[in-house]
Amino acid sequence: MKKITKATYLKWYEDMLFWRKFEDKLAQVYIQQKVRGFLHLYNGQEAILAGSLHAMDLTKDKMITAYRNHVQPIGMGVDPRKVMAELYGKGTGTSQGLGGSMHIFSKEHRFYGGHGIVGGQIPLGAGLAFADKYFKRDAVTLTFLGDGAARQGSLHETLNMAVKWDLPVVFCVENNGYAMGTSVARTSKSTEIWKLGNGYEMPCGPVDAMNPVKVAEAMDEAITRARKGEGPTFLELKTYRYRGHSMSDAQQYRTKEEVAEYQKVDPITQVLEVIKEKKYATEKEIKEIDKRVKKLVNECEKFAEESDYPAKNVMYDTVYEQKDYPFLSHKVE
Ligand SMILES: Cc1ncc(C[n+]2csc(CCOP(=O)(O)OP(=O)(O)O)c2C)c(N)n1
Ligand SMILES: [Mg+2]
Repeated sequence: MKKITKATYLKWYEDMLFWRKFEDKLAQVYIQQKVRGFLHLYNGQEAILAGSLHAMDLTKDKMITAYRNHVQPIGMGVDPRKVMAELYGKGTGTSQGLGGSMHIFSKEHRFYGGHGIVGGQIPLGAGLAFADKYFKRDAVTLTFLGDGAARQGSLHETLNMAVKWDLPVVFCVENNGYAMGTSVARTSKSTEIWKLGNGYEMPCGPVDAMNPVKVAEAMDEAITRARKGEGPTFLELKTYRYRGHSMSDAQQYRTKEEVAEYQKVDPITQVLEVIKEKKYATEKEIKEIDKRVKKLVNECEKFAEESDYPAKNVMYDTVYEQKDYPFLSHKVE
């Protein structure tokens, strides 16, 4: 694995803080009704992305996930201003404002969405890996899913085929304890989701996903295995989300104390503690990072605010059209 150095810790701190503050800003503008529709935030789960990116080869590896998907493309290299603009529904967004919160996508940066159907992205992730194997391209696909998707049929059908064909894919379950308001324990006898891999004789295991070091180590092992042609791995990343499922969640299924318990092992705080302990940065340098993060978040907001909505016709230019379809009399010319 690439060594975890002072530079790694400083990057992790700045990146994770930016992702956290970017999402905090989204929550704020959502309440002001500048961003509409559903909004699912990633606060608390950042170590998963930080650790994964460290283990990936960002010149060729791919990523696909569900709808909690705003910061992953930023980590993969997409301009955060474009992500913010997409959430505002503006024409300068990653999909010209037509996708919105659940559908961030960037082929250029190998981020394949952004999927609203629980478990819908799982077979697609294996499909991306199948294509890479078929065309003999050296790339690994990280396929993320929530604990709620672990009981979907699509996961089980995909695991079976992926392991049978030794596909270069890593299945990463982000177990944040809840699927909307339903805890893992309410839906399944076994709460150790990683054990599902055993049923397919797929290498599998649990990961302390509040710590980016642990995530990077587990991902590196899985990615190396996939790259060598030895097939998929099934990881359960044990994490927690601080905010509700979406912005309209009253969170009656959990206590404030439970949230506070996980905040004690917050990934950003953990990384900052190492930085301070190992004297990787002075107080002044840390403040400078904080300032840079705040400035970039404000730049994203300004860019989104000042961008225009897409022209009305864009809507019709980006959908499938059958010239002789008899039922669409309202087409805009
Ligand atoms: C097939 C399908 N069934 C139900 C829903 C409604 N739904 C949206 S999110 C969600 C919970 C998913 O939870 P989880 O997979 O744990 O992801 P998390 O939100 O915790 O990241 C459900 C049931 C859906 N989008 N798709
Ligand atoms: Mg969940």
